[in-house]
Amino acid sequence: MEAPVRLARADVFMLSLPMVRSFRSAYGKSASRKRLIVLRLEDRDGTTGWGEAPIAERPLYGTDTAESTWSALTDLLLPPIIGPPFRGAADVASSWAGIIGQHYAKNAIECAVWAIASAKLAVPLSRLWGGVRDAIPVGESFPICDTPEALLSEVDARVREGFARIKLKIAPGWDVAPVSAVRAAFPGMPLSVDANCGYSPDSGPWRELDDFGLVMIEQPLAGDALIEMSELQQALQTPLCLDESAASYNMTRIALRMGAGRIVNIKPPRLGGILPSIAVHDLCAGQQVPAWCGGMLETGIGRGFNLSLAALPGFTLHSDMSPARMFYEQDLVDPTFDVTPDGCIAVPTRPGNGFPVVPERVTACTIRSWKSDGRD
Ligand code: OSB
Ligand code: MG
Repeated sequence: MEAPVRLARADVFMLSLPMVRSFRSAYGKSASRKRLIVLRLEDRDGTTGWGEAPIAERPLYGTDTAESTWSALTDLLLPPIIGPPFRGAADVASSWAGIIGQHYAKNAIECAVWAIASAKLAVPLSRLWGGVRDAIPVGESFPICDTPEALLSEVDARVREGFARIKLKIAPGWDVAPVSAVRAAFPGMPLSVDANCGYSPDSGPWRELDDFGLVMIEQPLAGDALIEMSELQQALQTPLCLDESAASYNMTRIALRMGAGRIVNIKPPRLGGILPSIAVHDLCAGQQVPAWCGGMLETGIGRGFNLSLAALPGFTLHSDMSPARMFYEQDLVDPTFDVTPDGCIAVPTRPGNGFPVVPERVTACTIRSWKSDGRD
């Protein structure tokens, strides 16, 4: 189901969003303010849609950065799509078929176009995409802490709020001790770890980790170390999960074909859009590979899309969907969302952006903005 769109205007905002805490992973410690890009598209009929690029300042997780994404949006991808008529989001995406990469930028635009289509059709995003769930089981991703005790008290607080799966960020020096402390304190709880490419094949505590009954070990080795990932997977009982390795639809196919992992973390910004994400979802569902929706500390703008996508039937494991209050002093949407005592977050039923964007909050933390030429 798609609605024709004809864009009259685009506004792009580079934001610096104050964080309530920094986020530490194998990539190091994040700054106290988060750089990210949001954009607003306006159709000729006045309908608007917002998209988000939860992009980092430095190319650690992927090659895209805030600056490269800014340039891709404002120089390359947005100018040609302001003015011409499109049959829908797929048609817009086909306009950049020859341009490789720029996944965060492409996803932000595709999402905003979907929000416009959803508003025009008065049908919520999850229904447009084939969603079957009205609530998403969610887990929390716990950054590296100073001590296992500090981690335990955080996990305890989150579990009391309802989060039903624990994911611990690990890195050399922060692995067996925190995992074993959390495992002992929450014996029945689904527990997984995310190494963010932090190990080499011979440096990881694989035997010890394999004995904790983890749901998965997410991305233990470098994203392109598919041969080593596949060898490691063969040596372990615990499924490996592809995150950084699932860099595109085709890379995900290759990685699965090679046995480099048995679970896939689906993230629209990393895959370059909702359509490639649905294609990866279908690929996984067709091979009985469990999938879940990952996150990159999105605000409520990006989370609205992730929650709508996670309603598809192949998202069978808990998604990373901590509410924005965990990271940001203020979300960009109001009302925002939260976890219910049964460990779920409701799928947005509102047509258009899942949660209403507050433009004043966007402008309040804008450090640079751009608008398309043309009608104003
Ligand atoms: O590896 O899943 C990851 C955040 C930024 C970049 C990569 C990752 C993450 C997270 C955060 O783990 C999870 C979330 O958004 O809730
Ligand atoms: Mg990850």
